[in-house]
Amino acid sequence: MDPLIITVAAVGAELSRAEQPNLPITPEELAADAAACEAAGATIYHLHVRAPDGTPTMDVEIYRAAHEAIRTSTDLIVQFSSGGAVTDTEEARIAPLSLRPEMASLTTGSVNFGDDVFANPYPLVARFYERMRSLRILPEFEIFEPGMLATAERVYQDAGSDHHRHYDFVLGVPGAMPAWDDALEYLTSHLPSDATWSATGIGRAWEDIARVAIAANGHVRTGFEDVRWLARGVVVTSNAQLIERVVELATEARRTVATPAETRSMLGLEGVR
Ligand code: KMH
Ligand code: ZN
Repeated sequence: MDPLIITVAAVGAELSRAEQPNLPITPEELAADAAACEAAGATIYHLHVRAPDGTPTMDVEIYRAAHEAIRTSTDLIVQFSSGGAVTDTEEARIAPLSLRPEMASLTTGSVNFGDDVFANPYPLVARFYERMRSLRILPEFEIFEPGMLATAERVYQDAGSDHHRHYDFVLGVPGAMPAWDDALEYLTSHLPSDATWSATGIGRAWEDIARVAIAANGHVRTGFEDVRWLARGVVVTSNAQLIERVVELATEARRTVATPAETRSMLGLEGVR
């Protein structure tokens, strides 16, 4: 088994401070949260940012401050969201990539997202992908539906790429692919043989999905973006609390937890920045 890569999706674009009082927002809060997650065992920080009043934003200067704060206080791989919120424009979503994070998320298709639509038509996907690659940013293909795997492959082949392919399966968003027991087995059977993948269970499915991913030599993403309650009525208190639980699951399954250096090696990020 490979060392387990743990990604923390620490902020998201949907949750409010009223719903999650410990949501990190300012650069100082993000730096402290990232350091706690790193100490707990995470190596990738999936980053959305907020305006000072807590509103989700794709503002480049806010991303810059957050990115610098996290990089100053940790050795984490910072992965910008290129998905933003469902209300963000294409121009807003692509703008922060100019800051050249090591990674960025890339959803390779459109999908229902609660009562909304998370719109990712092919020209947008191809444009975001080309922008990432021209800046040597590794995309994480974020897969909410099986068809997105085919589109990820299309954009990769169309560009004649040969970089390492890393995927994250997001299961359980209302309107998208549910966290069915056999979902990961099906999805991973359609991956290139040398790919790596992580899984994200939204809401109450998160721990079962993490367990299945760990047993199958996959990797795990969790955090406030994905999980609000540990159990009925018990609100998650910190991102690090979720990371600690993933580490417990890994230990039970006899998987070691990846260091930042091991993560960079597995994802082909060494020497890129
Ligand atoms: N907030 C969702 C609409 C991503 O970060 O790339 C999109 C999302 C995916 O969270
Ligand atoms: Zn996200």
